[in-house]
Amino acid sequence: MPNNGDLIAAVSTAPGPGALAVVRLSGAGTLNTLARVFRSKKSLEENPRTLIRGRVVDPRDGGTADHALAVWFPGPSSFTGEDSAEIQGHGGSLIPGLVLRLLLDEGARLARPGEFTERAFLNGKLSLDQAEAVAEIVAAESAAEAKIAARTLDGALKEKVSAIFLAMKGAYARLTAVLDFEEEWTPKDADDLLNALKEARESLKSLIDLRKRGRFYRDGLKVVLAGAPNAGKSELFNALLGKKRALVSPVPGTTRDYLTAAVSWGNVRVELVDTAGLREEGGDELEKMGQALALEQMGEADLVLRLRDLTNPERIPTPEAEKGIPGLEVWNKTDLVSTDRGPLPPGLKISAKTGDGLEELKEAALKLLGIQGARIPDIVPNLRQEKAIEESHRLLEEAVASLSSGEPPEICGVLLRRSLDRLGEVTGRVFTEDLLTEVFKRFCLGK
Ligand SMILES: Nc1nc2c(ncn2[C@@H]2O[C@H](COP(=O)(O)OP(=O)(O)OP(=O)(O)O)[C@@H](O)[C@H]2O)c(=O)[nH]1
Ligand SMILES: [Mg+2]
Repeated sequence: MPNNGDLIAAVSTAPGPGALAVVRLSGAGTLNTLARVFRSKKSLEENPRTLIRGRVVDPRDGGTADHALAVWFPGPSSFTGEDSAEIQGHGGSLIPGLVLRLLLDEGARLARPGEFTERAFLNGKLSLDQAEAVAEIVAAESAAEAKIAARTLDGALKEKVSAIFLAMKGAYARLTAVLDFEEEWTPKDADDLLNALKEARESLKSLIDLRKRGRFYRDGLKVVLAGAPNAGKSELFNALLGKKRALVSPVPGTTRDYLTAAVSWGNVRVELVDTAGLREEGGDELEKMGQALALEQMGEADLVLRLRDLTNPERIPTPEAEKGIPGLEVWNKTDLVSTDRGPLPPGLKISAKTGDGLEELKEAALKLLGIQGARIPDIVPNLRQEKAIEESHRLLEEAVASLSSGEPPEICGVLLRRSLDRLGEVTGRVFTEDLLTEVFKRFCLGK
């Protein structure tokens, strides 16, 4: 028997023009409610998991609201684990809402955002990271993000985390068994436990590293173009964009407001930012305001491209904000200098005007950030998962330290228990109401 919640309904497709729309229904009374608004020759009940052609009708007067297909999924072998159904009718701005209205009039309640997926999680159909992947696959804006979300949905992260969780749990069980029966705590017990915990610690560390290496594939990259006025930042911005978006002129101080544009480098989504030129002195009030914005942008960057002009190698001030953020020095305007007049400075050289060296520039930038080639990683925890894994790792480290320093094993037990609880939050083995609210509030309606 399915574990049915109250009856919920929502339009699951995006609003607006579209040939088809899907209205979803899940919970107690799905079949009865569906039968009242959907008339068909073939019985829905006798043909589960089969698309049936019919009419959506207003049960008050029998009037046709739409021609549609409907499918009945008896729980527990459904997405939500409950009795549920879908009506595939016509799209557009009116009909899907009308069909939903009929279901609400028949006693269904409008689903909260993410409520279908939340029920799938609560009924054990999906782990919490898989549930998040459902939202992530919908929100993906690059092939890399979509692939990572799809792999997470496959269970790649869940399997990895579960294996570590079970190993830690096994160690915890042995420890508590010894403590509970007040048996002798031998040096060999301590040794075995220590080894098991160290192994788990290394596994958690490698998960954290996966996030560090892969997070740009997931979250994209913010690259800020910075440099002295006239270095050619706006010219480079336009060249990388393939469009004349920013004003370019020989007047120093042309750019004031910063400009942003989305491009894609390899498989990574990049937000490019063109900023006002930086200089120690001079410039009017507006230019100074622009420079303040530039510094702010540099402070938020994943990478700052510091553009230098080969014909005027003026240095730009190193803003405090940029400290700790990777920077790449790039010499511009190679088309204006000849090597006859002596060697060029070492490092990356480009011409924003002719496009020379731009491919090398992108490659060097990605390499600097550890994004090698086009291989998209399979597993990249999201920010929430990373936090839980890091906390779990920290607590496990404390457990190892406590045990190594000869403290009573009870202390290690407490720390290990807390570490397990944090790790359990990644897949939802351990969860609180607040955690679910945080995860599912990001979903869209009908998911
Ligand atoms: N020949 C040549 N000229 C360039 C190149 N890059 C930029 N310029 C020229 O240099 C001048 C300044 O370029 P911008 O892109 O406006 O410079 P900027 O760094 O954005 O300057 P501000 O917005 O004032 O900070 C313009 O006349 C550009 O055409 C290049 O690679 N080669
Ligand atoms: Mg500019």
